[in-house]
Amino acid sequence: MKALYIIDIQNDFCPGGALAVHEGDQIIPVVNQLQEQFDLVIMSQDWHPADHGSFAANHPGTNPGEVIDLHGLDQILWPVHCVQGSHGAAFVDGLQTDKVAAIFRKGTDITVDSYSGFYDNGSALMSVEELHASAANGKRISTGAFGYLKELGITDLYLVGLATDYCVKFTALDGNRLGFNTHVIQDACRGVNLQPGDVDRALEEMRAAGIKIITSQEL
Ligand code: VGL
Ligand code: ZN
Repeated sequence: MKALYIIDIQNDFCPGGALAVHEGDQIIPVVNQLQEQFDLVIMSQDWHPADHGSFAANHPGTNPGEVIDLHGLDQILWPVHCVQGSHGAAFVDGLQTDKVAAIFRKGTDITVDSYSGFYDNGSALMSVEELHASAANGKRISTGAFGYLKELGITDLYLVGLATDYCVKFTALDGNRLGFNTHVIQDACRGVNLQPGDVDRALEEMRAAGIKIITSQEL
């Protein structure tokens, strides 16, 4: 059974938004078309409180793009984005959502960022055993997506959305570690490229981990 996990296609990540990804809106027709080929479609939604620790505005004297220590983890500071209930946090008009069975929100705890659609950023440093143990003990924040996909018998995970070099990458790395046969549909993703080449490096890192990078035509 295969699932499509649509990552963060929200106004703030599209042209005109607070953390706009170049050409972010161009993936929408592709993502709409892809959905009919899947048994299950789910989405993630970046969903921050206004006082979230990842916002430069909440650390006086800092600017977006700077890295700080946030409760023991390196944190890139971002512009204020995807604030709960705001227009920027809403899904983009034109994104088809009728087939979407569930939405998983992330980034709701002010003390830690959450790029992955499965767990908060601290999970990236853990082995899969530690990850399962800590999630079971409530030590790491889980979106619930892992249990949901497992219960429905999903074996193959396909990722699309924004941004390739952050939330798509971290969701793919977690999905792969969790045991899903994980694919990233490259032409249905766009990246931030904070540093030139970040997207290419993210694709390489995912490939090296065993994640399949494919195009929508190959499906
Ligand atoms: C994202 C930076 C901050 C993403 C979310 O969706 O890729 N990037 N929050
Ligand atoms: Zn965010």
